[in-house]
Amino acid sequence: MKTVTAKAHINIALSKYWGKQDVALVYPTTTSISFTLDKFYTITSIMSQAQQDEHTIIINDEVASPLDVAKVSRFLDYFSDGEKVKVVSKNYVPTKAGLASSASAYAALAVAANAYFEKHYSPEKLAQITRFGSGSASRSLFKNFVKWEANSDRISMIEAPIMKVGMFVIMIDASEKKLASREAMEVSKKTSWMYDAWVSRALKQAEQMEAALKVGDFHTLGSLAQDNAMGMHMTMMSSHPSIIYFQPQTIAMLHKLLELQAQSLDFYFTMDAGPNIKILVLEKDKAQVEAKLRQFVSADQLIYSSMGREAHLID
Ligand code: 2P0
Repeated sequence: MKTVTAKAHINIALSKYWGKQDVALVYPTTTSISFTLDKFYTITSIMSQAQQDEHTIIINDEVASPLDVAKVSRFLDYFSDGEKVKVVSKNYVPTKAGLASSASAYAALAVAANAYFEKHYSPEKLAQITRFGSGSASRSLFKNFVKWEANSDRISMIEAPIMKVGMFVIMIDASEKKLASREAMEVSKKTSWMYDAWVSRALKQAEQMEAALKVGDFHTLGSLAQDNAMGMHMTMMSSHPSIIYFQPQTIAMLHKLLELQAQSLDFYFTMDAGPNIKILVLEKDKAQVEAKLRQFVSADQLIYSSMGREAHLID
């Protein structure tokens, strides 16, 4: 039996993708910049099967819902010439992490499908296909810092000296979000009075972030990332209806983080389409930042991850 297995990590954006310039083409309004997290990943195998009526999809040890089967099957159509395969996928995130796994899931599926169906696509070409599964997944195909350029399908690694960063995730709520990113970003784009202002600011910020990466300027990178994420959340809050992913504990933690930042700036924060907070640090400052965070975050709410690899095949 032919089997191919791939592993891919989730990625966290410092410049966010929040809205599509072209929905059908999945071209983003902003340039997003991200890196993968070593601790959180998906492992996906594709294997041959006798049954040729439809693909068999197993996610986290259970047969996938008809909706997920349809989504994954549509994605496999980019690779398969008609062969129906068995896909077994498992997300490895600390229990109830509440972190989106669609990025690592589609990146792992793309790398596995590329090998199984012997397409030999380059990572750049594969990323272009991956974005149709989930836009953010395309960024998990590369290591180091990755850029997806606005209004395009150009996704690639940023050429810059390596800045060794890591991320603390402060877990505030692990339950599934009520509104998926795909819908929420469209509501923001269509109804927020400040959406265009955020996009033009974000476009400049992505350029400034890339420049900061090239000279190893952590503080510029981090403060831009924090501003970018808060701006994204403001476009959500100013939407109709208002989209609010913050929870009371999120606000309480943000106050504490701002107090710490007023004393010294050795971390910056970012947030995605959920209530959890992510703290960007230089790897060398991990212990000192952890000590500060532990003043108000319990040990089981705090998870640290180093930068991860690009999506890749495993034995
Ligand atoms: C990001 N997010 O840049 C932003 C920040 C969420 C908040 O990319 O519609 O699930 O499948 O392309 O990839 C989430 O978007 O959306 C996302 P689709 P996806 O990481």
